[in-house]
Amino acid sequence: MANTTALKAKLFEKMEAFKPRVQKLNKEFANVVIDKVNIGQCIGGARDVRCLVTDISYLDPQEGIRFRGKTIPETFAALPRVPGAKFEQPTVESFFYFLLTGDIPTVQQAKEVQEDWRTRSQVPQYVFDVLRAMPRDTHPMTMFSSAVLSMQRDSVFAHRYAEGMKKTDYWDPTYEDSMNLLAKLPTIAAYIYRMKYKGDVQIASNPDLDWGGNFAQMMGIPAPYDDVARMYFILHSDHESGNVSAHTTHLVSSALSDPYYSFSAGLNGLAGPLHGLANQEVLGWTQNVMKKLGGKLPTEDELKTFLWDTLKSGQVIPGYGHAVLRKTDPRYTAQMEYCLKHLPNDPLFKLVNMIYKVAPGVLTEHGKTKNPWPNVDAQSGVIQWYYGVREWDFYTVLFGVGRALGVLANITWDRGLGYAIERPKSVTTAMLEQWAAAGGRKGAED
Ligand code: AMX
Repeated sequence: MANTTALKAKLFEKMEAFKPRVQKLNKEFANVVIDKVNIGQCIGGARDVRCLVTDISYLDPQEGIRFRGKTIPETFAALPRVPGAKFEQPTVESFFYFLLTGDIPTVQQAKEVQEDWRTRSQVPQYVFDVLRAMPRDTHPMTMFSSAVLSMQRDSVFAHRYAEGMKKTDYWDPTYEDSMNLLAKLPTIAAYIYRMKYKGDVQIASNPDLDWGGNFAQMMGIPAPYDDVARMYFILHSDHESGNVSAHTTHLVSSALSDPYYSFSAGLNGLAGPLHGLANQEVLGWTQNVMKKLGGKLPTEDELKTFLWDTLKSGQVIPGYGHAVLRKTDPRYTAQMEYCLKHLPNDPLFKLVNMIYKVAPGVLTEHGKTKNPWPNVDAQSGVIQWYYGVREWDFYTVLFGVGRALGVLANITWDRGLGYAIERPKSVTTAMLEQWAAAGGRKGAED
């Protein structure tokens, strides 16, 4: 095992202990049926088809996300706080240790992750050169994804694979690439932000700070933005395997494309308005409402009219609805609670709260969406806006920095457990028509 650290050794031990469970299922129970697929699911985006596996997080439609078996409040309560630190939130390092191993780390173990990331954090100059070569009005997600992809030349996985590597070793360079990437992402994101929106004046990192704290430092935003960053990145990290960014990263990695290719692909999926870009859309929508009313808060009736106008013009209400959730997203609730504590009188927060009061009723009356409740994106922009990050096209980059924690932990485990290349079967419309007429496909399970 190359470059062993306590975390890496622990991960190896955990994966070795886990492997027999997967091997047994795959050998002895491979034919046990766990789901059926109907035509609606085949046409409708494979919704609810149980055909992916991850142990890092699980999304219950009613309860919301659990990270390694813990709800959001349980996760935040369990992670250690840094003794004597001025901030309230746990560090991202402690959370990543938990996500990767399933164990709550000690303060010292989390500190070791911080130290490990510090040693890997130097971003190569060519990444900045790539960013600087792009037209300055390029979307920040395009810049972020390109920066990640440009570093593929340094992939440990790609180099070791080219030299010849055993399947049982794949996880090791995947872990190395993932750690190298994670260590660099806050610097890259802050660089894009300051290059695009802050006169290209960069702020040096402070190697003594944790991941979230250092990000706030490089963004140039004082406390408590460091705590906002920690909370935000943890909340956005993982949402089980089927969402577009997680699934894309997993799918691309299953072809043994290295973590740079895989995560860059995942980011490109996150950049879609039905997925991560919704947080940008929410801010655009709410600002438009405020603008139309000359900066005033709408009445509930005025708000209803705005919501209906959006729906009648054939657009979605951004930040509402979800493919799996059927209740208010607990990631929304966690951020709402933060706002209630720290910015209860902020006008934008008041508007977002009013939308929460009115939109579920309007969406229910509209009658299309299966879930009229808000998702994570309905609330996240308010906090960023309040602390001065008002360039809302940057919000999905923030989402992407957090999402890296989950998807990179997932693909490291994918390689550790030896999961196969993903290759579902497609059929033709004529086949569907034939099976529709026959009342089902002959040979399919009832
Ligand atoms: N406003 C208006 N209509 C909506 C809606 C919303 N917020 N959410 C769903 N609908 C519509 C769908 O467009 C669909 O209409 P159609 O039958 O004409 O195509 C119908 O309701 C049924 O959709 P669904 O089964 O409830 O949702 P889905 O699983 O197909 O899609 C999602 C889920 C999130 C894409 C959808 O709710 C949506 O577009 N929401 C707004 C965008 C958003 O907030 N995205 C972020 C999600 C969280 C994330 O990934 N970051």
